[in-house]
Amino acid sequence: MIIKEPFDRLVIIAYRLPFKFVKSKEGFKAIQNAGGLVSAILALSESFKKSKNTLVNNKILWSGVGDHLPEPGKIENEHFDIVPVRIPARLNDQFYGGFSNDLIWPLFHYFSSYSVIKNNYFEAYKEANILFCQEIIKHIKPGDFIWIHDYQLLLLPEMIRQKIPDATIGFFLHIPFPSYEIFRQLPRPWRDAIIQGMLGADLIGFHTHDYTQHFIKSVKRTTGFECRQNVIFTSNKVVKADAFPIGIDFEKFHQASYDKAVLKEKDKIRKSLGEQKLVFSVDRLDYTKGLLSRLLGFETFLEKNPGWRSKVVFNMVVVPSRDSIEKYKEMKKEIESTVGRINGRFSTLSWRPLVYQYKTLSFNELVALYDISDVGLITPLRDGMNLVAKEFVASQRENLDALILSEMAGAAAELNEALIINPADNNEIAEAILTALEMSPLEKKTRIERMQNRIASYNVFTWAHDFFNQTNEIKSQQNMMRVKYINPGITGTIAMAYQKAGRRILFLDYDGTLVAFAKYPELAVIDKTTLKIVKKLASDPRNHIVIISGRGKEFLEKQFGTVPVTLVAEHGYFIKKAGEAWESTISADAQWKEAVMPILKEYVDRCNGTFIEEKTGSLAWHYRNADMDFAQLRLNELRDDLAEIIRHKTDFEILEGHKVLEVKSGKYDKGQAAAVLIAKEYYDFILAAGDDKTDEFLFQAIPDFGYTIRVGLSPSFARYNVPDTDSLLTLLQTLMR
Ligand code: GDG
Repeated sequence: MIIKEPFDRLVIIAYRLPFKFVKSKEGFKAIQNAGGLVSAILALSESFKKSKNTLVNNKILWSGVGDHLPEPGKIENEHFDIVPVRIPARLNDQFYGGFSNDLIWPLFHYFSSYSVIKNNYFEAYKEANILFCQEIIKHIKPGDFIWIHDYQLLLLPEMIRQKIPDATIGFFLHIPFPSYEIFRQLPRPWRDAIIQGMLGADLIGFHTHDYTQHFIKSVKRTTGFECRQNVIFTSNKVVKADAFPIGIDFEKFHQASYDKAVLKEKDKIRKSLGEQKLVFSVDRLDYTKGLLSRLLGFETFLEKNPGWRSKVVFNMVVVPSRDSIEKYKEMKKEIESTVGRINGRFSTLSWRPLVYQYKTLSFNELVALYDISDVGLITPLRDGMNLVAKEFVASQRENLDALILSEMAGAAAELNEALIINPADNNEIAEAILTALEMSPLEKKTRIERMQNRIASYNVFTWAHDFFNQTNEIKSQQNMMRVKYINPGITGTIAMAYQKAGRRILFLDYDGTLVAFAKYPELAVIDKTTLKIVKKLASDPRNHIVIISGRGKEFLEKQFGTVPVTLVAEHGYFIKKAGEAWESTISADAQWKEAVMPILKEYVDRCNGTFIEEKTGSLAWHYRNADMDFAQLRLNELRDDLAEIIRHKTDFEILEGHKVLEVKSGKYDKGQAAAVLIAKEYYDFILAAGDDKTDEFLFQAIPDFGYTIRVGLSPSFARYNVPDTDSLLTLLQTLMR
């Protein structure tokens, strides 16, 4: 993979440091922590060291919780510069044990009934994220790529962004992002804060396309931000969310299988197995891993296939994890009693069906077991990815196995040659075990090789580099947009042109430009400050101010009353000069309304929260208050229905604006109305500001020397963008200074 623009340094921020530090006489001794992320970044660090063309010129900086560690810079480590964050034990209990592991972990794994909501949890979570932020910003340098990991630090991206607005920040979630129906179980302020927090990053990565879509839906529902494909248009920048299925260091596992020490291990296991077949699994102790139902699945297999008894052994290794927590303790007891019960039920003098081990395996033992076993049985009830499945596949060398994999693991999306099962169904597990044991060597080989090819090519390095490259891309997209963003320099140029001009015309759209959107159109009334700005602009005899809107004439008249401005209503259907009456040069009859109104009414019934606005020359179907995804679906259907009528009647057209579909008599738009006004007089300063698709006609009608400004981040014909209505009002005030 080609790295386009190297960053100077990689900064990893995760709850855990990659090592446990044990105080010794010589100082601090580092012992490597187990876990997916550590393995991935260690592999990456090794590759940085080996490769001449490294993407990262400096040592990786890793920041994580380390309460009793010495100051940063004082810990010697060959791979990383370590920055420990001090989180007092009491706070950590609430932040890590509480909010992270009692609430987010179960909820995001769809174990809602296990999740505990306590008010002080969130406060502690916020406080701990602040402690991370305070420590890390002391060490950030320009050119750093900050990569924040996982569910303990969901608020951190935005916190760092507030302190270092230009920082390059990536965020990766290692666990599933659940569907909105689950996510919304969080109290509203917490879910808003989580989404805002994550959106502080430039790029947000998930293991699968499904998790990405769930996240985007939650963004839409909590913020209302526009999302196109995987790009989210927040109020001040674009953010990308995408799937980056984490890989493994394929070669490390693949080669290790033939290491002397591993070959020795395999010999040992082979001898103790004799002719028996081996089913193998290894997981951390966790309710998400489906340990109990796996045991029950194996029991069903033995029950239904007496012929296989005494010919097969299931070695279930459970790695100690979180076992001081009550839920985990209980689960461990239940596993142990189930193992006892099944062994009691089926064992003979010479055969025990289950070998249960509660321990951590050495790397050599792990690889040996991966390869020597005949069936890998990986059946989590939910799992972000599951690296064990990939490591298992990579380690197959001497004895090619069959892999049984849960459809609930993120890995199932890539390893579709595995026997994919529903982990809650004992019968399906039992059947899959039988199929796996009876699978022909040729079929095993074909399946394993296909999976190996895939995970060898999208390995942990490809994963990380893909993430870095995508970050670069979104950064340059942001920069391109920033070029169009009005900055003090551009504001100065426009202000100078304004001051010098003898006669000016300013076109100002209403909704979304002068006034922010409200729940219903009639609630979006102009506030005093904005009205004052418009009045001041209009009071300059050199100015011709035009309020140009899709709104009806009565509404506009009510807002601007006696202010000496020109009002353009219904996209140019009506025009009213200051002190004069409304005029219309459009001679469109609105016969089509009879055919269209019933259709729109049908869509109001079929899509809750939508409503119709009737104007002289148009009918508008507003969907701003509906469920956005559902409304999009209905919108597509509505377009089709209307297209059908358009084939027979050609006297109307469809115009789409911000969360509105408008059907109007054809042949007029804001651009034409503006062109007529511009042609009537000589102007040496023209400015047009608008916020949605209908304003694009206006921008295109403005001569090249004019200044066109789109409010919001969307791509546009306008020369410049401002982030929101407030920024536009500030600009207008600056002109008049
Ligand atoms: C989280 C997400 C996601 C396990 N036992 C031993 C051992 N391990 C190593 C494995 C593997 C890692 O630990 C476990 O990774 P998983 O992906 O299976 O699971 P989680 O720890 O829950 O990780 C998960 C992952 O983050 C990465 O994004 O895939 O969905 O929950 O590397 O090899 N290593 C050794 N002995 C053991 O006994 N040496």
